Amino acid sequence: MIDDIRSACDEALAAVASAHLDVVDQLHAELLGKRSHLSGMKAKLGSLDAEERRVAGSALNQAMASVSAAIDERRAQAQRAALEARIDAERLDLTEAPPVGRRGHLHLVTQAWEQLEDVFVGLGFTVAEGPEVETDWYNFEALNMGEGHPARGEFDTLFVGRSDNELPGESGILLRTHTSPVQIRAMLAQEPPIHIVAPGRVFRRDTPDATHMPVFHQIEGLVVDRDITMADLAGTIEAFTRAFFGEEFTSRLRPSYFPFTEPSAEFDVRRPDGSWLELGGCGMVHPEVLRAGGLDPEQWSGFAFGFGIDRMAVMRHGVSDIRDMYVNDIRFIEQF
Ligand code: FA5
Repeated sequence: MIDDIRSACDEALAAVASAHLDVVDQLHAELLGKRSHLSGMKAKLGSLDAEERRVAGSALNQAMASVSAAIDERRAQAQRAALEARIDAERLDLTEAPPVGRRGHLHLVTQAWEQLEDVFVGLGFTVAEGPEVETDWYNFEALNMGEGHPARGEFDTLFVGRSDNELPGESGILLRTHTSPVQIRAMLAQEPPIHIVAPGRVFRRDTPDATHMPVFHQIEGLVVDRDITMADLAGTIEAFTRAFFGEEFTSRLRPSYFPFTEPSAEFDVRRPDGSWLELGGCGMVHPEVLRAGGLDPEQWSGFAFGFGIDRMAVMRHGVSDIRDMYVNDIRFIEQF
C-alpha cells in the first residue's frame, strides 16, 4: 500500500509539474478530488488493519498535502507568468531608438537668426528686442505712418483685442508687422550713439507662397550718431553680405520708398546662380522718426535696415521655397 501511495503521489506531482499553466485550476479536482487516484486509495484504507491503516493513512495525508502544495505553487507561478505577460504587452517603450546618422539640430531660421546676431555683434552692434504685440503708435504712428497713411495698407495687419463695437484697427493693439518699432523703443531707451540689431517674429495677413509666410522673422538694424551718412549704410551692408553669405554672393541697393526712411532703398542679394532675391529694406532714418524717438534731427542722423531672416535662411542654403522650412519633413530637415 505504501508503495502504491508513493507512486500515486509521484505521478500526481509529475502531472502538476508538467501541467500547462492554463489548466492549473482543474488540477485540484483531477488529482485530489473524489474521483482521483489518491482519494480512491483513501477509500481502501478501511480494509486495512489498525496499524497498517495508521501508517498508510498518514502517508496518504502527507502525499495529498504535498500534491496540494505543489498545485498552489504551480498556480502562483501561473499568476506571475500572466502578470508578466500583461506588463510586457502593456509596456510603453519610452527609450528613443538611437538615431543612426540623424541628430537633431536647430531650425534653419534659428540657425540664421543666431548667425546674424554673431555677424552684427562682430560689426560692433548690440542685440535689442521689443514685444510681438505692439501698439499702433510704435508700429505705425511713430514711424511716420499716421492714421490714414497709404503705406499702412501695404502691411496686412492683424489686430488684437478688438471689441465688437470697434472698427478694425481701432483698438490700436496689433501683432507687429515688422521689427521697425524696436527702432523707436531703442531711441527712447538710450542716448546716441546707438548701434543695435533687433531680431524677432513678425506677422502679416500674407498668403503663404514661395517667398512669403504669414508669420516670419526680421532683423532690424539701427545706427544713430553724429554725421552718419548713406555711405555708412552701404558699407555696413556690404560688410554684412560678405560675412554672412560669403564671397560668392553680392548685394545691391535699389531706390525704394519707406515712410520711415529718406532716402530709402531695397536690399537685394545675388545668388551664385545669378538670380536676385529681395532681402530687406533700408535707408536714412526720417527726421520725423528721430523726433518720435526723442532726438533732434539737427544733431543726430542715422540709418536703419530690416531684413527678412526666413529669406536669408533659404538663400544661404539654396532652398527655393520658404514653405519647405515649415512642413517638418524629415527628408528636408536632415539635410541641414
Ligand atoms: C519692412 O518691413 C521695413 N520695416 C523694412 C525697413 C526697415 C525698411 C528699416 C527701412 C528701414 P518690407 O515689408 O519690405 O519692409 O519687409 C522687409 C523684408 O521682410 C522683405 O524684404 C522680405 O525679406 C521680408 N518679408 C516681407 N514679407 C514677408 C513674408 N510674408 N514672408 C517672409 N518674408 C517676408
